[in-house]
Amino acid sequence: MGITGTLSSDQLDSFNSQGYLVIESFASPEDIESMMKRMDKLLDDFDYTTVSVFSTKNQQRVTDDYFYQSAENISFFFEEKAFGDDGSLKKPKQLSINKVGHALHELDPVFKGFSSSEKISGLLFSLGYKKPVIVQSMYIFKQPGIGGEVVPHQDNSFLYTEPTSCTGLWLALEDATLLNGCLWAIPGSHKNGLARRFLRGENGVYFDQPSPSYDQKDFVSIEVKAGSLVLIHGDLIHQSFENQSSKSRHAYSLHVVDTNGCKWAPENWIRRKVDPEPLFVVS
Ligand SMILES: O=C(O)CCC(=O)C(=O)O
Repeated sequence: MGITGTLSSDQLDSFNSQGYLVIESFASPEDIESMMKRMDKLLDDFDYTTVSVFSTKNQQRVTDDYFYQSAENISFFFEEKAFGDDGSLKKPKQLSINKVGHALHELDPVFKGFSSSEKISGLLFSLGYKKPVIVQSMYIFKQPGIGGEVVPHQDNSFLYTEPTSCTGLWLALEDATLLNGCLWAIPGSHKNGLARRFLRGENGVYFDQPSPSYDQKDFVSIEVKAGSLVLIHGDLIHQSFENQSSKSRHAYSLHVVDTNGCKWAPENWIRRKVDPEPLFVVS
C-alpha cells in the first residue's frame, strides 16, 4: 500500500491527551497559494443571482435542499450579516461568503490534489484509520468585520458513525489570531464522550439535545500561522468567535471518518447517492 505514518509518538501522545494537535508548516506556501487562487476563481465565477437560496415561498425547504445537495456539490453559503435590510449584499460577494462546501475535495482538482495527498493519508494512517473517507470539505472565510462565530460543538455530532470515528483536519490558509477569530478548544474534553447529535428529519435538521453550557474559562486559544494544520478529535469541544478585525482568516477544513468497522448513521445530514472513495485501505 506504501502509506507511512507522519506523526511521531510524541505528537500522537499529545493528540490523545489534549484532543487536538497543531502541526506547523504542514502545507507549503505553494499549496496555500494554489488553494487561495483557486477559491478566488471559483468565487469570481459564482453568480449568486442564479442560486435560488432566496425564496419568498418555502424558504426553509429551499434552504434545506440547498444545504443537503451541497454534500455532493460545490455550494456557497453567505454570512448572516452580509445582507442589508433590503436583501441586497452590503459588500462584494468575495467579502460576503461564509463558506464554500462540501465536496471541494472531490470535485475541484486543486482541492482534491491537496486532500488526497500522501501528507493527508500519512496523518490518517498514523491515527489508525483503516479505510478513511473524507465526508466533507469546507473553505471557511471568517470575513473581516462580519465573519460569524461558530458556537461550541463536537464534530461527531454532525458526522456520526457507530462507533464514532470523525477527525477534523483544519488548515490555516492565513494566520489565525485572537483578533480574526482563531479556533478555541477545551483540552481533554474529547474524553467526556459525545453530548448530542445533529439529525436530519422530515422537517429539516435539529439537535436531539440542547447544548450543554460550557465555561469559557476552560477554553484555550489555538493561534496558528498560515500553513499550520490543526487536528481535531471528533469529540473535542471547540469553537471560534466573530471576526471583528479588518483581516480575514481563511481556512480549509476536512472531516474524515473510517468506513472499516464503523457504520455511517442514516440520520446524518449527509446522505450520498454515490459512496465516496476511501483514501486508502489497510487490509
Ligand atoms: O473555522 C472555524 O471557525 C470553525 C471550524 C470548525 O469548527 C470545524 O471545522 O469543525
